[in-house]
Amino acid sequence: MGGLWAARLWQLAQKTPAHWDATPVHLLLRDGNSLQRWQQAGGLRLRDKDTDLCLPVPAAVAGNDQEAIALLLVCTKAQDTLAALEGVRKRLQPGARIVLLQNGVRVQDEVWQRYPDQQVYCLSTSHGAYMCAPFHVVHAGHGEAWIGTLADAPADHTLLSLLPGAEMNLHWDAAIRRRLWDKFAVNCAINALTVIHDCRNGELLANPQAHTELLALCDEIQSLLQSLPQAPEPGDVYSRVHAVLLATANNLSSTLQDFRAGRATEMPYLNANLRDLAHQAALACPRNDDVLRRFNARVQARG
Ligand code: KPL
Repeated sequence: MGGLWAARLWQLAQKTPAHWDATPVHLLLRDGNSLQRWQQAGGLRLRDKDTDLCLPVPAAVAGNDQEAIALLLVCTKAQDTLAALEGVRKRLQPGARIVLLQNGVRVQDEVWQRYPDQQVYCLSTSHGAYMCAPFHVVHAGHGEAWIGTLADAPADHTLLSLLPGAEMNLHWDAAIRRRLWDKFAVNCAINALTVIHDCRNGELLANPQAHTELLALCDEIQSLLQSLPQAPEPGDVYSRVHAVLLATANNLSSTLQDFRAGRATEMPYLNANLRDLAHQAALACPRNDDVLRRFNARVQARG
């Protein structure tokens, strides 16, 4: 996602250079190894349908660059967000805008509390993107994106004018918290089960055993969210999950991709966070506990 937003921001900056003179677009990378891979790749490439473009977006290791930051899009996994922000804290201008693209409903509040001098926004998206090679992004599925604040603030038109609204089909959402909770419910229902059954998203509907488990988990997630004081009314969780599974039937969930690549997964921010929220509210969540137990067993067996 980071590569896609960097590419789209860069393209926007080329069209409206006056806007961007003060704050040129930069890709901030994790470490020297990433920078080396970026150099070997010859920069950022973007493939969209039949076009394949090479975009000279400058890149630097986040901690090494010194330029002040007015607008920061944080595209890390949930578990890497706080460390990534800490690495650039000194560079953030007072009142700098931080846009968070993470899954779950936990890290957004953590950032909100730790960065009181900055303006924190949350962005949720249904665009599909993947890297077909290092720094070669494929904009595979054109979806939508929504941005807003946890305080349900009215639209920030300055921010919207700095983001690639048309290309990313971006809308202001004055109730982004609700959207984050809806996505959280969907990710809690799908992601761990795809690892347990080692399957593409659509197989959770096609495999009878997986589907029975999915139905029971959706039921439990829905009742938990109905009972948690901080969660908005969840609506029909299974219908949303069903629609997402049909739309992404051929995809590997992000958690299964992380699991297969031997990377840390977002489970602490998904089903494990759901369990913690349930326990804090003295609610039992046996289906979710069972999913977590089987998920952890798979991770242990992987080593
Ligand atoms: O967001 C997703 C993810 O993989 O993290 C879903 C909705 C499950 C689509 O794959």
